[in-house]
Amino acid sequence: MTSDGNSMSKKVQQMQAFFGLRVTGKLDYSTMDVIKRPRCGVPDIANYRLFPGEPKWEKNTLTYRVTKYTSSLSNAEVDKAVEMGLKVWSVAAPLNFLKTNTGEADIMISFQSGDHGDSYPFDGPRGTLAHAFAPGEGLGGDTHFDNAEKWTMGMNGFNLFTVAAHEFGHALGLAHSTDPSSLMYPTYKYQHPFGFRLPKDDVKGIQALYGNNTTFIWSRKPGSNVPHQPLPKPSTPTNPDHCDSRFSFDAVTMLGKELLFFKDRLFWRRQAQLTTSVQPLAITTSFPQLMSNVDAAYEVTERGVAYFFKGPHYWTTRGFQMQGSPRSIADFGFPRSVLQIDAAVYLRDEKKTLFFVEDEYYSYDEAKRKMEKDFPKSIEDEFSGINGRIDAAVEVNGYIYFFSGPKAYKYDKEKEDVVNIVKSSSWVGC
Ligand code: 01S
Ligand code: CA
Ligand code: ZN
Ligand code: ZN
Repeated sequence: MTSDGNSMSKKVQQMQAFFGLRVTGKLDYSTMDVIKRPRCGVPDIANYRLFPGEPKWEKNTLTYRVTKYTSSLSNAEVDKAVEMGLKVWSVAAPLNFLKTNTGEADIMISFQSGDHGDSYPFDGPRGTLAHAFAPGEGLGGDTHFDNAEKWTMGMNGFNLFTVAAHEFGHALGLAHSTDPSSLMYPTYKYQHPFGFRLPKDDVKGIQALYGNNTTFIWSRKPGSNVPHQPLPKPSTPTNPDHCDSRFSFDAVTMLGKELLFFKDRLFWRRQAQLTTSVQPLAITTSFPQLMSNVDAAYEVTERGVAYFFKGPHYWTTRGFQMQGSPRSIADFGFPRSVLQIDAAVYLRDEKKTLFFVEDEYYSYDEAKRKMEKDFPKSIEDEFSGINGRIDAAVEVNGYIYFFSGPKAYKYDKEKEDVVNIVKSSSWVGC
């Protein structure tokens, strides 16, 4: 350290370190450049700032871990505020966040007091509330909260969601904005966590780094008071662009040693272990009876029998060989209100098939050929990390892959959590 107790110089040093500048303690040009307001009369100009060198994450799925909690709040409250603080950014840009409880995460989160080993000691109540490091290895992305603050979930003291959302902006590559209405404005202003919408300036900032998000189009929220109404699916005469980042599937199943992906009038078949690009085929070339818009499909591997669902009917095949005529899904023991299934997956070890209907799922015992008691259950409650509706699901190598809109979630049954998220379209070679 070069300086004495000069508090101005100390402040400048602190700022320089955060902005990735050379730490001199002097207000030089590059430091001024970071703080100065754009001198521009044009309204609607972006006020967000990136860090010098524009550091950003070179991947879309980031891990985070809370390593030290605070006595001000319960661990569950901290987890909730952190989750919501990250969500602010993942709805605005193609970013996913996965929580881990062990090892090194991209974003290591902790509550710290005073000196805590990174040469930016906290200053006790008020003043600096928190800090975060710009994207990068090691300390990069790490986010520290001053444990001396009164952290709350409400409007008193400092609202953790508000500060966390701001800090995660830094952790993702945004410096402070000069727009007073932005989240990345340097001063604390309480933000209501529920229904929070990221201000325009911050949206521009995060999208300048990571591009824009199109996922919102797919978040079909289940109608709360409309019981199990089938959604009319438009039948498109044109081929879907399966490499479009918004691409989603209708149904996915294993069939023998192959994986089959259905979308509108098309399907793709590929070896489960290979990831070469594959060409789509018209569904009618292999399954003329199914035509298009398959809702769900699954195969009971040991029986060599597969089931395809469309509205209130299902078809049975052995491999590509259609067996008999369509039957009613009531055969499985669904309540009469269920007129359509979103997704189905056969779990090989359990010998159970899970059927997903809106925000709930049913479990069917394939050995007893009976629907299990105590279902439906909430998807969100039972499958941590999966929310909203599921388009398709399949089990491969013991993992369940949930397809929801443009995202495919790899779910680990043992860990009871999502362990990876990729673009759905990457499964058909995009
Ligand atoms: N952290 O992101 C900050 O902006 C620090 C000051 C840096 C120089 C370390 C801070 O704690 N600022 C206060 C704050 O309220 C004023 N930050 C969070 C916020 O929500 N704006
Ligand atoms: Ca403080
Ligand atoms: Zn720190
Ligand atoms: Zn800040």
